[in-house]
Amino acid sequence: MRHLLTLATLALAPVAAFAAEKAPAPAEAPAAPKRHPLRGVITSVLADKSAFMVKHEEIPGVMRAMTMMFKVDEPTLKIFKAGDAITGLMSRQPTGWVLEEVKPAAPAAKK
Ligand SMILES: [Cu+2]
Repeated sequence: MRHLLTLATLALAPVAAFAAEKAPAPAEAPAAPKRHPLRGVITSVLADKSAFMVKHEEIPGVMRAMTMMFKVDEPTLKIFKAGDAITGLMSRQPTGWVLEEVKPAAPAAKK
């Protein structure tokens, strides 16, 4: 997620500095971000950020396969550990990428 955040910051920072008082509403609707099914493996648990680093498979039309950070809720954070294969629903929230309905998954077959 850092890559995306960096791009957004670079693109918006100069404008935001001058337009802070009259900033238009964000284009994306904050109410109901679209959720996409995801499958991947937790590579590390970032307890201080309430997040997982997840190496996820390609999400067709949305994202290529990569390793990135997802915010998760507290119960989820405590259940899973690095190395766990998971499925979940990812969405882009104002705070960043979020993973919900995280469940254990069988590891992808390596053949
Ligand atoms: Cu990604």
